[in-house]
Amino acid sequence: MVAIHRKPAWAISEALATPEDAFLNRRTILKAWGLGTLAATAYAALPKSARAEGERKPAGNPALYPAKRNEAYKLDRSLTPEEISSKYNNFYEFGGSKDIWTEAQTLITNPWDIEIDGMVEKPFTIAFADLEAKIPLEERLYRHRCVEAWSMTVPWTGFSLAKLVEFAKPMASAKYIRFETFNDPSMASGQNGFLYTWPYVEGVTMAEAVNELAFVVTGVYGKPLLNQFGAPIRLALPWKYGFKSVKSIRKITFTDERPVSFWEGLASNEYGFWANVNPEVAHPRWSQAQERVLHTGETVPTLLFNGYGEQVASLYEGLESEPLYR
Ligand SMILES: Nc1nc2c(c(=O)[nH]1)N[C@H]1C(S)=C(S)[C@@H](COP(=O)(O)O)O[C@H]1N2
Ligand SMILES: [Mo]
Repeated sequence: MVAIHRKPAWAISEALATPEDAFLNRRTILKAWGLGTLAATAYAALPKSARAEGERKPAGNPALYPAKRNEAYKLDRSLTPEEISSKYNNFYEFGGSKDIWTEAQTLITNPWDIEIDGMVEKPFTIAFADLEAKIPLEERLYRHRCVEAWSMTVPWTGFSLAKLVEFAKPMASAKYIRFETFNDPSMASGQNGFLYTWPYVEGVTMAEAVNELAFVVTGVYGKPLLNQFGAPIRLALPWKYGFKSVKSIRKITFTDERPVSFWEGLASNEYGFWANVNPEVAHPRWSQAQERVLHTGETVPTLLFNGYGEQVASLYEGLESEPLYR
């Protein structure tokens, strides 16, 4: 967490990069850190075969990458180099620092089944490999804005969430989709403590899910996802703060109840359900007016809906009384 955060060369303002969990007091963090250190040694204790297998056989099929780029998604800035975005991650299952990419190598993504249940015609489980082969892949260049006020620009590969919804055959009564990740402390060092409520959960409305921008991600930089990016399958919801883009999805539930997401459950005064990017609505502890571009160190103005208002603003008409922007 805060204690082991090393300042990267391109960081110009640490004050901007407040970790999402800084609301937890220092004593609690130190206690958890004690447990976290124990957890870190759990990987070393794993049988060598289990570790090697996770590293040797990623779930994604390299033959499907790179996929054809969808030119409809244009950028106003340069791409973040993989060397930078793959070594500066938020993935609390592996700890609260930005350099969890080493810890994340213990994530075993093969085999990986995805359960689809709740308000669907017929609940089912599908192997990630089958899903990846079933829906044609495309590449989209998206901006990503973390609630901590840093941003990056990433070439994701995957398919629209709308296609997955179609495939899942939800009932008309479904109003939300709830996404859930794994809960396995033997494979994820950060899941050993008592600070967090695992698994990580996120949710969107059905209208958001079928918006053209909502993207299911299986690859990045023209290759299957590396573990630290949330292998084998995650979301990219570029008009929302980064924490909505849940990683390593195991279960997709169609429901008529609004899901309570991971950060909302921990601190509902700071993080809500909607979490749409808005430079004018400050986080209780910092401004959201600007963002630090990870690979240039520049500070640039943050845009409403992260610049994607044309695609998504209509989703929120009539909902103005809702806390849409945190
Ligand atoms: N399962 C899970 N998904 C997650 C997170 C996490 O801790 N666990 N962090 C979120 C946050 S805060 C951000 S900013 C993005 C980071 O994605 P990246 O590491 O690919 O940049 O993942 C999101 N998805
Ligand atoms: Mo984030």
